[in-house]
Amino acid sequence: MTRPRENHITRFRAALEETGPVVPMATTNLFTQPVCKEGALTANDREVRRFALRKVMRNMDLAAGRGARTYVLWGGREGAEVDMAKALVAALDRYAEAIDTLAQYSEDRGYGLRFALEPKPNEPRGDIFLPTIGHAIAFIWKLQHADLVGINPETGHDHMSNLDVTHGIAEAIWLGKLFHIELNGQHGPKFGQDLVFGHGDLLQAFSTVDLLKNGGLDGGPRHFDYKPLRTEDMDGVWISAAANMRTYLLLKERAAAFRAGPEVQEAMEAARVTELRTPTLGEGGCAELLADRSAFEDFDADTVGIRGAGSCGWTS
Ligand SMILES: [Mn+2]
Repeated sequence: MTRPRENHITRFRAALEETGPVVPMATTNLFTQPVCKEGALTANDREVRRFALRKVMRNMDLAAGRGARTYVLWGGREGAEVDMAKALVAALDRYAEAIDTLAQYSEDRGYGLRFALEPKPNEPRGDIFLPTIGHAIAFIWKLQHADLVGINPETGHDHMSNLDVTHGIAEAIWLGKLFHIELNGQHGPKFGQDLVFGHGDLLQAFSTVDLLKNGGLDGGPRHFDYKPLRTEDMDGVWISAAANMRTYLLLKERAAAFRAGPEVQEAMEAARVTELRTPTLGEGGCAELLADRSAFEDFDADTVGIRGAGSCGWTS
């Protein structure tokens, strides 16, 4: 068991030294080994949970040695097909215990890692715990090491839940919890496709890039969690890998041009996009709002209700 692992590590180190990339993140496979089929950090079987924790710790030693700053945890096997076969509340206790143990381990060893939980609704489990960005963020607040734990949204995982991933990313940014990001493509609610970024919902890909570029996360690595189509040969593998980066950079250029365009700025004004940055209450607070007859008594809601929001021209 040890020798193949060390061979892989040796080859990996040599490749890094030869070609120059750094290791910004690491993760642990807690989903392929049959022993994890009923869960890893939340397995009913305590032996399996203890094995899973040790497996992650061993990989954290390796990650820290390569200078990784972020540790991603995708709990693909943490979940259930039969809810009654799982003590659901206890499972969350064990999940929290595991994440706090790993965070404490990082602190004790001086690794300085931050942890990013990656939500996914299903597959391989029938239903996975912490299935959406919202579930994961809410979970984090109860942790003892909440400050060290954030999320790792993946485009396709939110699309599997028929959600707007850009909204999820925005909430993570708002809460200071966007620790990592994985971009890819997905055609709506079905098995996880891991397509090239932009394939599936191009307009959403644009809004994601626009948010990342203009919404408070300028800088930092962008990751693509995609798989080449199974029909491809090695040439196709490399071409499709490059397509992720090319699509991102094209959308980034488009987003910059979009924001700078005078017509777009006019349309933003017309749609009152910038007005949303003005707080709803004035300096007089709630008392002033209550005293303001124009806010309610004299407000002509019927007339204002006829007014268009001016957002339909954006997509043409
Ligand atoms: Mn992923």
